[in-house]
Amino acid sequence: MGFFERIRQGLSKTRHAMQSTIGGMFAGFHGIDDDFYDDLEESLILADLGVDTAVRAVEELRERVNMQHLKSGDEVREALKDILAGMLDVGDTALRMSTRPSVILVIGVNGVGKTTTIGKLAAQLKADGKKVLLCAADTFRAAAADQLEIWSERAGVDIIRQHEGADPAAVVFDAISAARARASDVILCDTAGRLHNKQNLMNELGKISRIIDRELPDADKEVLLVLDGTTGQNGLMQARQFSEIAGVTGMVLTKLDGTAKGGIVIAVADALKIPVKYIGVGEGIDDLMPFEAREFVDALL
Ligand SMILES: Nc1nc2c(ncn2[C@@H]2O[C@H](COP(=O)(O)OP(=O)(O)OP(=O)(O)O)[C@@H](O)[C@H]2O)c(=O)[nH]1
Ligand SMILES: [Mg+2]
Repeated sequence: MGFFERIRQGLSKTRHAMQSTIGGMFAGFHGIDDDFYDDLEESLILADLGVDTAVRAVEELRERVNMQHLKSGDEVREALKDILAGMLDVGDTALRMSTRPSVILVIGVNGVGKTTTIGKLAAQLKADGKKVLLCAADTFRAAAADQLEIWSERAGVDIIRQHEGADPAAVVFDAISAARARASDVILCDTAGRLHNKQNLMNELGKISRIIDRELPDADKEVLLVLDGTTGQNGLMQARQFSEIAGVTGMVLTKLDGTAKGGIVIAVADALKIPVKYIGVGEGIDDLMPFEAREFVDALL
């Protein structure tokens, strides 16, 4: 199944929600007037675009409609798609990992899907011929490394772990040594989502980053922020906080197979100017899709 079909299927709930609002507007299209723009803005906000992004999308649409003398519902819908796709186009969506090893640090609050995303990503990278090493730097919970280990078995890749309560930066240090010895292409690093407080989390992520920079100064590094798509505007707040703490280079939106409204993907990309690199559309090992803005917007509208 291609991206479009998978995404349509994965996003079916999200899509129905969007269709009943935005899709419905175009179905009952009576021409463009102020009411149309007001209703559209409201629909976009309801679809989780957030007020700022929704207002700007509608402003841009107004300009285009006037400049290009758009009249039919189809023309206006296409223009809207263009605008939304443009808002998603804020940087390279491919992972940078040309060095051996490269490092992908996966961060985000608890329960958003970090460990699951790492498992899925490990399987994909392995299928692409990469030698993958998982690093269990979530030592906060006893079960965290066990969960990652199950994913390492599923994906058929190696894992480096230590005991519960170990210093996460020390686990990262071990993983880097192991990656060098084994000539691994990429280290996927799991981290804790919940610590005692924000300061602890900040300190821990900072320490991990310093170890990586010190040991692998020239390596390609990605910091992937995982956000649960169903948390709506709350996810946007998390994204803001994490991007302040940790130099985020890309985002992964998970749980888009559930009740998530797709607009959150556009809201985070637009608000933070950080590209969405993957979306999660299920709990299975194949349920991670590289993100493609245009197809995503097509699937939603
Ligand atoms: N439906 C659905 N469920 C998902 C997706 N990604 C993750 N999950 C589920 O979300 C739950 C939490 O996932 P984890 O990977 O453990 O999340 P985490 O961020 O590592 O959580 P902590 O380690 O506790 O911080 C699990 O039940 C996953 O199966 C997704 O794309 N779709
Ligand atoms: Mg986890």
